[in-house]
Amino acid sequence: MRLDIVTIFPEYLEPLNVSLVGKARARGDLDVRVHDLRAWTHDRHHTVDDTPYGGGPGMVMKPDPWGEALDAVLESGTAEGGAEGPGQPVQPVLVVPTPSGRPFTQELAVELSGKPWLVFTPARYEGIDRRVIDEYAERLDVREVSIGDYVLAGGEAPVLVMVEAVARLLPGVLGNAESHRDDSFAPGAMADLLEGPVYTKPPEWRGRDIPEVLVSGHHGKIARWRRDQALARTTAHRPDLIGRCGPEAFDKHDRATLEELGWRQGTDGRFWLSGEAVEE
Ligand code: 6GU
Repeated sequence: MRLDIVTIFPEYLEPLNVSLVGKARARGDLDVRVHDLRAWTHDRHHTVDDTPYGGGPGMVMKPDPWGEALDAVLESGTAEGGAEGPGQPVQPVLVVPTPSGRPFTQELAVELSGKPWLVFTPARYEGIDRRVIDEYAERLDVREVSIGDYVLAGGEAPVLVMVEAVARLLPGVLGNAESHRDDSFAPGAMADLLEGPVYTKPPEWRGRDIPEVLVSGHHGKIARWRRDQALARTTAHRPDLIGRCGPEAFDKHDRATLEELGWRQGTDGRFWLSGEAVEE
């Protein structure tokens, strides 16, 4: 997979040299190219922003540097390992980080991990002149995405988040393909529940034991215990995830556990939390 990132803070993307993503790059599984937007300015001050039309606070990123930068990146474009095969022209997906975007979810990470080429455009200030996004949306698959309900000063940290979420899904990057299956938010298996607690050696630490079931050797009991822990954790931290599940998401034992956690089943089969959620 090829990733291009155009930014006024290339050094902000240094973490992409570390850990899982850094190793995938070193192995050649990931081709990451970070570009300085100011390379496509032509004035002495390398100006990338200007005042907003219509007035108001802050500055807006000028369309010209972005247009030249994206044209140059697109022209450089043959992504290795694309569906068309190495050396064939491929169009990237343009990922535009913005707090006004659609939520970045595990589902989108999975979708993007199947693409041969992603181009990210992290912005500073109040964002990029709208015409840039409209222009490239006529030629490319453009995704405006937000990583959560809070406002950051720029899109670079969201790019780090998204690249890590996507890269760990690439074949060979995590090492163990099984590791994805039980991910909190992985579509399927643990059906959108948060993961419960995990333990390792030693069996006693500062007077604290581990749950006995985990050393019982009863794989069925262990799976059931983990499922109950996931239901309790999800009830405490993300009750909305249970509320949106259809009745088919839960077996008989799940329903008993949910009831103990304060959930009641409505006439439509969905669960609602009666009274206070159980505190963790
Ligand atoms: Cl993608 N950008 C900025 N600036 N703030 C955000 C965000 C993105 N997602 C959540 N907050």
